Amino acid sequence: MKPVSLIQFLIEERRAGRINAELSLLIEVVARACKRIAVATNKGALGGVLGEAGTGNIQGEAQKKLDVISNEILLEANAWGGHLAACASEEMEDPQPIPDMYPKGNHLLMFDPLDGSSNIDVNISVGTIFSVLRCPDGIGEPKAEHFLQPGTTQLAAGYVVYGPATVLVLTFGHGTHEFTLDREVGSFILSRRDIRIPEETGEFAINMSNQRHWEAPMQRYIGELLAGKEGPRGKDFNMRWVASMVADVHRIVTRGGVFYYPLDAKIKSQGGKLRIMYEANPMAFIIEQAGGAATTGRERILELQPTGLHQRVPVFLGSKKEVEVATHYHLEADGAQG
Ligand code: FDP
Repeated sequence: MKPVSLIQFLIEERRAGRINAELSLLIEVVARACKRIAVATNKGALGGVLGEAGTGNIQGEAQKKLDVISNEILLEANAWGGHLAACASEEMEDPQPIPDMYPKGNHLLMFDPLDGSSNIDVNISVGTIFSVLRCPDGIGEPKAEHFLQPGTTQLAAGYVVYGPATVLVLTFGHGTHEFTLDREVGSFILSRRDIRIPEETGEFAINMSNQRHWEAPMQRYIGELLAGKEGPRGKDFNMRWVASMVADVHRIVTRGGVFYYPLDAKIKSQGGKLRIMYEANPMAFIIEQAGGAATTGRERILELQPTGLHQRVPVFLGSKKEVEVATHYHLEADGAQG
């Protein structure tokens, strides 16, 4: 079969009436920016891009040089195209307006420019995550409040994983599709159309070092997975934890599995670890469109009403039946308490 490039795919989606020209351009621009981020990450130490930037982001986390560079690449690429009303990023407290000299569009773009930054310096996969919303009508200068729309309203979401291969996974709400970067040609080529995540799995991803801080239903659930064949689940489970959400999610999108970042006593006051607007929502959209499930352990992530641009939530996502078991344990425990 003839390879289908991302551009061809976007033209087909436009012809099918699933996206408009502005959204198509937006995705092209984001994909082009991610190719530049891939080049920067691939250079490693030779590009002088490893290590700390000496600054902190809005969440008080130390910024790596590549965090800052990736953020600038995405902002710059998206400023002038006329497809955006504003951008928001993990690295900036407030949304970034489009400079007055450029035309404005109707879309809002949010991104985590380089997710999994603790892995940059040790040459383990990192990634970019993005989410696209429509700018509410009549809003010329979008503020944070205009971004605070539930995940169900996302027009598009995607991530790029910078691993042995650079891979883009994308959804417009009509299935989840994967594109692999052909480095020689410089194009993303469709490598899997309509991905389906198996409903059942024997593989889970979680940071086990937080175990003692988890809530009781999480302790029970993971305890049962660890008990394996001899335990109540009657089968052995395997564990993986890359500590780059993009890489862990990409494994699930490829062969199934579940990813958990639950609430724990250490992070309870901040509501969770992962950010709803540019981590949980886009990943939940991608996972659901591939037949998986995504909850906070209690509610469907995509139905949450966000209250802050950098709000954090617990994240349970992946193979549907397994996410349902973990969610059921939490709801059951809440019911027993209430
Ligand atoms: P990081 O802080 O390195 O950017 O976005 C948060 C995140 O990485 C996820 O990519 C990753 O899944 C998780 O945090 C790793 O958390 P731990 O440090 O608890 O392992």
